[in-house]
Amino acid sequence: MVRIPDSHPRKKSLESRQKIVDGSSMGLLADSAMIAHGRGEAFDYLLGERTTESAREAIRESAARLGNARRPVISVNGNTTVLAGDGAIRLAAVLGCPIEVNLYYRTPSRVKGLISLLEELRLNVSQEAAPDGFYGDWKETVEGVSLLGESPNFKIEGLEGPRSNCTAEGIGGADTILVPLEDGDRCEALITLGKEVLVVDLNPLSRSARMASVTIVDEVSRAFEGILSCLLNDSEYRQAEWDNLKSLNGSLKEISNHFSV
Ligand code: PTJ
Repeated sequence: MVRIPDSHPRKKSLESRQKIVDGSSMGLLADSAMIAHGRGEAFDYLLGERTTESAREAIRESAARLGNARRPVISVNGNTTVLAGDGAIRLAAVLGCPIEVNLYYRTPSRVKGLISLLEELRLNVSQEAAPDGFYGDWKETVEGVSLLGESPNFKIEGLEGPRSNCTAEGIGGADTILVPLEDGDRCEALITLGKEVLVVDLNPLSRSARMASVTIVDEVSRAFEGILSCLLNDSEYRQAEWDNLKSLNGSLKEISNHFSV
């Protein structure tokens, strides 16, 4: 792997690209994962590779909804696990919720491989210092995060094919789902089932961005860090009436402001 100097202005973006390349050669990702990543990169470039003001608001709102949820779950696919699996573990630890591997292009070997990667990340995260604002036994809390998805026993109603497979302990029984890089049909099916769907998607025009209860238009690892920080250090914020289309329009304005000359 090529070492990218710290002074490189796009170091983080190039490192993420490498994670996708490595995940792909390990057989963890869908064949089209690089296309999806490239689309995300293009939007991130347009957004200025930063968490914008409207994304910050959506992060606060999502954190409040996750904090109030009765049964939250974090749904991860291949790209999310490879790019931000460690962030998902930290969030699940603080929320006391499971992580479920749920794939659009589901194969048993990819699910198994992604769960093994998450197990490895769970071990690493359990050995880190606790994040600022966390009180308790970090190691024990992280070790308690359950990783679901290998043995589906539930189907998402209204969806066809293997992507409807999930677990009753996770997505099936959840009231609130944090789901980055979601597909529009599944987002719609989950909303129809009455669930709160919190999407992370760099494309404010995508169908899932438009279908979700709250959409965070931000890069997934930045979004996870932001939610974690809100959960631990922003307890004053209360869940609000949320106008998601207004927030998405805010993201579009931020893109055009960033590039106006
Ligand atoms: O692992 P699987 O089998 O579940 O497949 C995962 C992919 C992502 C390949 C699959 O869900 C897919 O094809 O997704 P789409 O329809 O290409 O949508 C991906 C969306 O995520 C696009 O709108 C991208 O802009 C956005 N995106 C890509 N990378 C990131 C991102 N959003 C946030 N952070 C990213 N790093």
